[in-house]
Amino acid sequence: MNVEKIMANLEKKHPGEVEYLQAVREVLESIEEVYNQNPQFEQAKIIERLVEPDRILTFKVPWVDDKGEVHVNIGYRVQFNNAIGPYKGGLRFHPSVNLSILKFLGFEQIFKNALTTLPMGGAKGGSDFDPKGKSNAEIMRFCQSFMLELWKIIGPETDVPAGDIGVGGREIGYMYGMYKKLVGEHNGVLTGKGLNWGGSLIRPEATGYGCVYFAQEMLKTRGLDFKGKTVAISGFGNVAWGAALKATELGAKVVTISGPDGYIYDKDGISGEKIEYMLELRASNNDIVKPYAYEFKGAEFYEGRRPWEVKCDIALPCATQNELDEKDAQNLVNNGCICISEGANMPCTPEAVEIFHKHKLLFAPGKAANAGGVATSGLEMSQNSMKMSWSREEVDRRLHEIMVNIHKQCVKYGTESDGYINYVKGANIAGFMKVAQAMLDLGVY
Ligand code: NDP
Ligand code: 2IT
Repeated sequence: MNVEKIMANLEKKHPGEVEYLQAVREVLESIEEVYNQNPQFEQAKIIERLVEPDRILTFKVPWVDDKGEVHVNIGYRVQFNNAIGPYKGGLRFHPSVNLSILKFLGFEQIFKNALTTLPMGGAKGGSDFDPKGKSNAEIMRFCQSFMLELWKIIGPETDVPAGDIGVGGREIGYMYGMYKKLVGEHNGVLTGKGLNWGGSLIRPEATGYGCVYFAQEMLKTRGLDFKGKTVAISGFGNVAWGAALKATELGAKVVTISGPDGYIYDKDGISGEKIEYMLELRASNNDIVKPYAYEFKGAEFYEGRRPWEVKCDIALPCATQNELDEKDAQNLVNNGCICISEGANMPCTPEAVEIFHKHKLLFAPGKAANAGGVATSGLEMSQNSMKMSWSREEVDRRLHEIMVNIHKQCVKYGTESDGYINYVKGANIAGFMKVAQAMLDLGVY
């Protein structure tokens, strides 16, 4: 494999798809060596077949707002690869959504899902719809219109969507309601469902919990743990919330959360009712974290800035892609940060990751560290198939076991000659080997 040649070809075919090209390059650079050691991969053109999605559905989503005005958004589903199981991956509703972002997310999802050890292929979808400032009724009408197209290509054994940015329990409910009506079956096709209608305990917390469990495993390799550590978190959504809960439970002090408007620094720690307040902020659909500083004395709001300038031992970026750059990484290093675990998908730029590696920090890429969300979606699918539901303890135990196992796979494939664990390399190789082997077994089709 010649990475530069493949990338040049992809850049020509998909000009301007920056995020997608960024995600592909990272994987190719990591797997180049094992790929070249296994000539059967090249013979079967595994890479050429893996970097292009199986299919992409785009559709228009017309909807009517509360004043009677008609709007049209674009809807997408990128079904990337189903070699090891039905397509699986979230839906994102955010004005920044475009094909490049969904292709990067779908591509990452292939390897992430493979790492979970559960039988799930990779997909992603969403819309450029902006939930900010919309009423409940508007959200419902949008979700229903979105599903009027999406239902045609999904199914419990075909493609199982879930949430992502802008899509939580409420949106999953509205979409599932419409799906159920169209198909006439209560078959569990979406995950992240409500507990009363097929959802799994722990799914809301799972991504954040998993991200902290993974960091815990990384810290163990250096004889460390969360107790007494200072943690900086970005975002204030579903993943940030779960990460704050678990980090606090393990004895750490979470000092930041952030939104597109800036970040909150709370020197007393964001715990207890303050973590629950994050849910209120998020549910307000207002896109801001500033009100936290009015609500809790002693907290400070830093407008237009990112949390990576504060002193912390552990950083958990849980907002969005490319939100932590070279300068932020250098700040973290200078301030003595030892561990970075990506709750979001690809939040650290390639330059930032290079700095973490240069300084031999513990760094976990999203496809390993945030796999707990989709893993628990997989557990939701298992429970739906069995028509049973497991206890909190049971789901949490399985989630924890999966995260420990992902860590082991990264150590196996990512340990370098000096003993440093390159988790990027480890996660990419482990995920790739599983999918590539399945593709070889299944033949060219
Ligand atoms: P939510 O919609 O619940 O929250 C996303 C949060 O990030 C919001 O608070 C959002 O604010 C904020 N945000 C967006 N852009 C920025 C920015 N530039 N700076 C700071 N904050 C920002 O989404 P999730 O918590 O579900 O998703 C967060 C990340 O985790 C995404 O990368 C997602 O792909 C990833 N992820 C999610 C999983 C899940 O199960 N939900 C599983 C694995 C990964 P706003 O929306 O107002 O802009
Ligand atoms: O990025 C992700 O892994 C998710 N948004 C969760 C996907 C899922 O199917 O649960």
